[in-house]
Amino acid sequence: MTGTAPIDDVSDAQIEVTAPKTAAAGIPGIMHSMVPAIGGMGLGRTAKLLTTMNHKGGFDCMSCAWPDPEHRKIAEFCENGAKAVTWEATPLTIPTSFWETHPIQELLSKSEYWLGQQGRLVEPVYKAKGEDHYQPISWDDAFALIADRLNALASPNEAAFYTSGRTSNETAFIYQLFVRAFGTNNLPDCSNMCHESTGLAMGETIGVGKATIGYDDFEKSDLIIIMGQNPGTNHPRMLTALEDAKKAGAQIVAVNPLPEAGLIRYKNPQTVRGLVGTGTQLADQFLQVRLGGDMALLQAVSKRVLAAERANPGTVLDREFLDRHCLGLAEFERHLDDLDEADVLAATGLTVAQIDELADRYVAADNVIITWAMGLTQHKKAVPTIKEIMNLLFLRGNIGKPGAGASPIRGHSNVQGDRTMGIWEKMPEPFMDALEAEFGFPVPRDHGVDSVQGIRDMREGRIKVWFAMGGNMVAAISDSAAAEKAMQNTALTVQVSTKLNRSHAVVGDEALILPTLGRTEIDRQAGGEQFISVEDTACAVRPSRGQVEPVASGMLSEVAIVSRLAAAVLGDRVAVDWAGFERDYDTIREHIARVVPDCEDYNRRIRQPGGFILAHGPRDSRTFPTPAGKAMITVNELEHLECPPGRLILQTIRSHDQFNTTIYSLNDRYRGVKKGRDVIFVNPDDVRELGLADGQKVDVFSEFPGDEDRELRGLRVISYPTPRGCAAAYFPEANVLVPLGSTAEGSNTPASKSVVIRLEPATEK
Ligand SMILES: Nc1nc2c(c(=O)[nH]1)N[C@H]1C(S)=C(S)[C@@H](COP(=O)(O)OP(=O)(O)OC[C@H]3O[C@@H](n4cnc5c(=O)[nH]c(N)nc54)[C@H](O)[C@@H]3O)O[C@H]1N2
Ligand SMILES: Nc1nc2c(c(=O)[nH]1)N[C@H]1C(S)=C(S)[C@@H](COP(=O)(O)OP(=O)(O)OC[C@H]3O[C@@H](n4cnc5c(=O)[nH]c(N)nc54)[C@H](O)[C@@H]3O)O[C@H]1N2
Ligand SMILES: [Mo]
Repeated sequence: MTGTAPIDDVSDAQIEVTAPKTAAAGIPGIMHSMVPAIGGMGLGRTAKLLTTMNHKGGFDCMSCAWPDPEHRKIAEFCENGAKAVTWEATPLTIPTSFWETHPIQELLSKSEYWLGQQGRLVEPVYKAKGEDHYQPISWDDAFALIADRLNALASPNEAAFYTSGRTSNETAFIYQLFVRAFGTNNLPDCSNMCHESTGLAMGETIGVGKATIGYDDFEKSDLIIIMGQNPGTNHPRMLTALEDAKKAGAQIVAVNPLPEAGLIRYKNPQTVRGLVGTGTQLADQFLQVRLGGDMALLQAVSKRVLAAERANPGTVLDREFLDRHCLGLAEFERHLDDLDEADVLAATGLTVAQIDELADRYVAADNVIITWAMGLTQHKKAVPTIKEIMNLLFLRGNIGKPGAGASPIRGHSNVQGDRTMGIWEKMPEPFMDALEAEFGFPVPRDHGVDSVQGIRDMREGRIKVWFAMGGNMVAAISDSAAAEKAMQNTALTVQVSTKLNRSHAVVGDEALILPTLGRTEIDRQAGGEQFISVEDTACAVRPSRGQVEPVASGMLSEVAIVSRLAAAVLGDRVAVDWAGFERDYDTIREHIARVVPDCEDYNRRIRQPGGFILAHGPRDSRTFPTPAGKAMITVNELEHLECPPGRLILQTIRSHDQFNTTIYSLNDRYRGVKKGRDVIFVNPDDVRELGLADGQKVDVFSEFPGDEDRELRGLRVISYPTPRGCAAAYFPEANVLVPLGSTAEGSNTPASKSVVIRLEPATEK
C-alpha cells in the first residue's frame, strides 16, 4: 500500500455543532481544498491536476456539470472539485492482501466513509458462489465469466446495465450499443434518481429536456431565481457566474427551505476581494419556502403576473411570444383564477407580501433565468412543479432570448452527455432507427427498467444479472434495506469502479469488481494517448484528457472494459469492430457522428478550441419540437404536501463534504456540524413541541401508506433554521427512510425530499 494510511472507521464520534455559515468559499474554501490535496498526493501530482482542471488540453472536473466560462481564470477550480480530484487521484491503492483479510461480511459493517478511504481499486476481483471473499481474477477470465452468465439467461431482459453520470460520451455510446446488441433496453441510470422529472417536464412543454441557456446568459440576466438548489456546496463555480451577474446588475432570489451558505453571501476565492473582504451579498430576496411548496408559489406568482396584465393591458405579457409560440394560455388563466390564496400560504409558509415582492421583481425584469436542482425534482409533484416554471417563463417570453431561460443544473459531470449518447431505458424511436441503420442489427424497442423498477425486478427475481458502469446504486437508491435485499437476490453483480463502496459489499451469488481508470489519468491505448468527451449542463461538449500517470498498471479504461466485454459476450453476433474502439476512440466518435442527433463531424468539432455547443431549438430559434410544434402552457392541479399532526416532512440532502455516496469527511462546515453525520435538522419550535431537546438522540420512523414503518435509529437533533414541519438529514444514510414506492408522478424519481417521519426519543444510548 502506498500513500497515506487509511483512517479508522468512525461510527459515533462526538458531534460538534456551531451556527451555520452565511458565506461560502473565500479563504477557508481554498485552504480546505489545498491542504488535503498536498497531503494526500504530493506536490507534483497536485500541481499538475489543479492547474489542468477545466483548462484547454486538460481534464474536465468531475464534481459537477456546471459549464466552463469561455474566458477562464487561471486554475478555475473550486474546493469541492479539488476534493473530487484528490479523492480519485490518490496514490493509495488497495493491496491484494486486502481481499483475504476483509471478508464481505466485514465490508458490510463498514461505513461509506471507511470504504472510500481504502484507496483505489487496481485489480479485478471475483467472489464465487457461497464464498465470503473476493479474490483476484484475470481480465480475460472475468470477461469470459460474465459472457457465460449473460448468454445463459433465458432472456436478455433478465440483465440490467446501470450507468452513473461520470461515464464519458465514448463509453456511454459503446455501452448502450453493446446492451442493445445484447438485446435489452434495461439501461437504468442515476438520472432516474436525479433530473428525470426535469427531462419529462421540459420535454412535454418545450420538446427538449435540457437547459435553454448558455454560460454567458447569466451575465445578461436581470433576475436569476434559484430554486431547490444549493450551489455553494454542489455547484460552487456557479457562484462566480452569479457574482459576475450581480456585478452586471442582476438581482438574485433564492427559494429554499434552508438558508444555505453561498445563496446568502459569497466570497470569491479567485479574486482578491473574495479573499479578504466580506464577500458579495448574493440574494436580494430569500424565500424560505416549505418543502414541496414551490408549485403553489409558482402558480401564485403567475397569477399575479396575469393580474398585472389585466390591470395594465399590453404592458406585462409578451403577447408576441405567447401568440406565435405557445398553446394553452386561456385555460391556464382560467385555472389560476380559481387558485386559493389560503392554499398557497399554507403550502409555501410564505406571506402575501413576500410573494408580491417576487412577482414584482419578475414583472420588472426583462430577462429572467430560473435555475433548479434536486429540491424540485425529488418530490411527488416534481413534474408539474417544473412545468409551472416553464409557464411562468413563457408569460414574459423568457425563453430563447439573451439572459433568459430555464436552467436545470445537472449534477454528475456527464449525466447529460450519457443521455445524449443513448443511456436511457426509453430512448426515442429516431435514435433507435439511426442505431439500427448504422450497425445493421435489430434494436429492441420495448422500454427497459428504470432504477426503481430495476430494484423491484431484482427483488422479484426477474432481473438476475446487475451490471454497473460506476456509481453506488444500493446506497443511492431509496429504501436501502429493500434495495440491498433485492441486489442480494441476483445471480451475478458486476461493478466497474474506481473506489470501494457499499455496492461492492451488497452482492449477488457471484460478484465481480472491475477497476477502471479515472478521468484524471492518462489513457494510453495501442493507437496512442486517448481523450474522451463530456457534455455540461449548458449543452457544451468538450474534450477531457487525463493528466497524471494511472495509480497502477492493472486497470483498464471504461472503453476497453466495454469493448472487451462486448466482444466476449456477442462474439460475431453483430458486425462491430470492438477492438478498433479500444485502439482509437476516434472510431467511436465516427459512429456517434452518424447516430446521435447534432453530432455530425464530431471528431473535428470536438477538437475545436472549447469544443462545440449542441443545437437546441427553443434556445436557438424559438422552435419547439413538441408534437404540436409549440411551447405548451400547462394546467396543473395544485396538491400540497400534507404533514399529519405530530409528524415532520424530511428532506435528504448533501453535506458540504460529500459527493453523493462518497463521503470526504464527517464535517459539514457550512451548516456548522463537525465530526458526525448522524444528525437531523429540525426547527426549534418543532423540537420543543415534540417534547424533544436540542442535541437529544432520536429514532426516526418513516410512514408510508400500506407499508410497515421504516426506521433509522440514533440521530442527533440539531435545532436549525428550517421552516416549521420541515426536517433535513443526510443522504445516503437517510435513504433507508425513503419508501421505494414514494416517487415523483410520471418520472418515477424517488421522492427523496418529502418523507413523512415521526421522531421518538432514542431507545439506546
Ligand atoms: N460537492 C458536491 N457536488 C455535487 C454533488 C455532491 O454530492 N457534492 N452531487 C452532484 C449531483 S449528482 C447533483 S444532482 C447535484 C445536486 O445539487 P443540489 O440539488 O443542490 O443538492 P441537494 O443537496 O440535494 O440540495 C437540494 C437543495 O434544495 C433544497 N430543497 C429541498 N426541498 C426543497 C423544496 O421543496 N423546495 C425548494 N425550493 N428547495 C428545496 C434543499 O434545502 C437544498 O438546498 O450536485 C452535484 N454536485
Ligand atoms: N435520499 C437521496 N438519495 C439520492 C439523492 C438525494 O438527494 N437524496 N440524490 C440522487 C442523485 S441526484 C444521484 S445523481 C444519485 C447518485 O448515484 P450514483 O451515481 O450511483 O452514486 P455515486 O455516489 O455518485 O457513485 C460513486 C461511485 O462511483 C464510482 N466512480 C467514481 N468515479 C468513477 C469513474 O470515473 N468511473 C467509474 N466506472 N466509476 C467511478 C466510485 O466507485 C464511487 O464509489 O443518488 C441519488 N440518491
Ligand atoms: Mo444527481
